[in-house]
Amino acid sequence: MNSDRQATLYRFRLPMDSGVILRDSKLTERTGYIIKLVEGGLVGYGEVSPLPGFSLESLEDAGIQTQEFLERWVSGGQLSNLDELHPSVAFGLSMAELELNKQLPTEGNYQAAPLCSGDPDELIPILNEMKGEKVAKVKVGLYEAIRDGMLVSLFLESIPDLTLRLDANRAWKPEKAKQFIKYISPSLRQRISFIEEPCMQPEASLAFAIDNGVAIAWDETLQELVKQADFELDSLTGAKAIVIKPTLIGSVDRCVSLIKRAEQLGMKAVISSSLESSLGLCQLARLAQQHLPNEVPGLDTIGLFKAQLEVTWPGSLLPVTPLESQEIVWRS
Ligand code: OSB
Ligand code: MG
Repeated sequence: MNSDRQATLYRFRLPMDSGVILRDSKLTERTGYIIKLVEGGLVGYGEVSPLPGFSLESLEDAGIQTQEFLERWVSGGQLSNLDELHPSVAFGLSMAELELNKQLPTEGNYQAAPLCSGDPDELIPILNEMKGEKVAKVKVGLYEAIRDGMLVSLFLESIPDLTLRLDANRAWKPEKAKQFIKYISPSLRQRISFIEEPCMQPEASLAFAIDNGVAIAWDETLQELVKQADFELDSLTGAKAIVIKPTLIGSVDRCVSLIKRAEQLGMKAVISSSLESSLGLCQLARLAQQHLPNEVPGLDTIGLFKAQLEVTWPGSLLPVTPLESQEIVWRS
């Protein structure tokens, strides 16, 4: 028995900005759980927020599994074999433990690659004001491939020191991907840092990369393959980068070993958000600072919310909802 341990499980609800659409459905509210661990006068938080349409586990299942683990933890159990749990649960529990053990730095990598889906006239001034490495992320594949190609080309031509990360989320058939890239002259293509998952089939994405001299990154493909027991990152070389969304991948240890393996294989790793609240998002920035201090993380998602939770994302003016105002589902 370890009577010094206390745990609380909160369930939070935060309103989203009106225009947030995820895989064809509107997300008006973000719900999830926050874990609070207390031991020896120290506190650690973790967020368990399965993402609808992306996570395979439901919010309810994640909550039940988290609570079971917390019950064991307060009576002295170790948080081991986390990767047998749902990815969102493994991530939240491991993050809470990391913070409790003071193994998460306080400073974070809050640099954001601004996420642009809209109007180039609004975006160009924002990009021009960016300090340091100018890198932005543009969602493609939502509109006509030709329109996307013209837009990306316009950005690259009008801002000579801009680098772009594009994200197609598997939207294109090989012909559409070809139509898109035709609009971007080969000399501009080097400033596309990578395109995430241009095609439905990973093989088609690889062929697209080779045929057109443009780098790609794995996001969905990594999420799918990492679930297999015998997965090795070696099977995913051919892409320049992997996008690691911890809520969809699993424990912090799991994410860190992917980062290390990517480094050995000469691939870039980018820590990205799965629309965690500001609490989880700030922890991701701290994890990024610890393991990838020189890589711009994919964390520019606070603007999709109407409120923050407990902590402020640096620079965000959104109101901050205290954790204490949220429902307590369970406490020891
Ligand atoms: O489209 O990759 C996506 C967040 C949640 C679900 C899906 C996606 C995202 C992001 C996060 O794009 C932001 C980023 O990766 O820069
Ligand atoms: Mg993506």
